[in-house]
Amino acid sequence: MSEPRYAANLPSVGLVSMFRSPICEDFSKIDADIAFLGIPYDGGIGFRPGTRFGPREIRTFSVRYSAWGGHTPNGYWDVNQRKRFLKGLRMVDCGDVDIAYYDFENNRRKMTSNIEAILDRGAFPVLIGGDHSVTFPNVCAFSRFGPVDIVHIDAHMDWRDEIAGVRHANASPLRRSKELPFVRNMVHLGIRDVRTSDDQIADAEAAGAKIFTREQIRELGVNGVLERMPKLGNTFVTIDIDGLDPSIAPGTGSPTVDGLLYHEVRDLLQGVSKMGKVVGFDIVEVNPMVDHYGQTCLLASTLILEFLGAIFASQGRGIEG
Ligand SMILES: [Mn+2]
Repeated sequence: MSEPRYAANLPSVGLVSMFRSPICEDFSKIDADIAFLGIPYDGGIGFRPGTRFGPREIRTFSVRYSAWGGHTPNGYWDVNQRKRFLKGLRMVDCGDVDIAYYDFENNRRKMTSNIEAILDRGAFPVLIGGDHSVTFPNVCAFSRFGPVDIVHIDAHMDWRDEIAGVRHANASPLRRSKELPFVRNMVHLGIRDVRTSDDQIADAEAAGAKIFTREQIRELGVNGVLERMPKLGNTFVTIDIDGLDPSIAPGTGSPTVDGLLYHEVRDLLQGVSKMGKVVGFDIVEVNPMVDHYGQTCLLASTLILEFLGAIFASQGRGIEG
């Protein structure tokens, strides 16, 4: 037998895709359990731009895990749980939404329709932003699963109605999403920024949203939070990387002190996976332009991998041991 083309397969070698998954840019040809889609957009940012480079840099660091998630879908073995996750699950990288400058309406239509095309093929979409404004077009693609509950990890509420007439900046996606008729429960986790306004909290709570501040998560613990969450059915999860502490995730436009730690977010997401049926998720606001040597991109890759493991394990898929 001849030697494989990439026998060593070091992270520094070869072409890049999410976890070195096969590339499938033609949506109609997707034959996989999990499909990655980049959304390289930063038209919704009011402070430090650069999230358009998020998908590419996260891909670059995700190849650290390529031996487990890529061409040889052997999954990964969790040393704490002594179980194997994601075994045999097929992943593809669908490339990126073809963002066209600042034409939000056109970009938004492409984001939603690209995700719908992935769902049409029965694959689980993992959406890699992009600033947080992409979450509204992302959520729109999941109308077929209605009612849909949303779990949101963030330092900020993202419930601004408008800013100088702009209704689709990264400050508004959760409010826009709650306005959709098929969106039911909404849970916010990690809220803390001193810039949080009372009217955003009041509007969200009046609309039935449940809020857990960073401080409440610390006091209640992960299990205490999970016990107090509303019922979750089909669930879309949106992870703003600034929900995590800037000491571990510095590469983001609005770093906010006293954030969630990695294990808190991972454990919350594992709990959410068991409570509801997660139908898709996005991870947004990773900005490689202000990252430290890829630290945030590597963390995002790890979180994507472990969250996927939990989601599929909760459905009895990919789990061994
Ligand atoms: Mn956000």
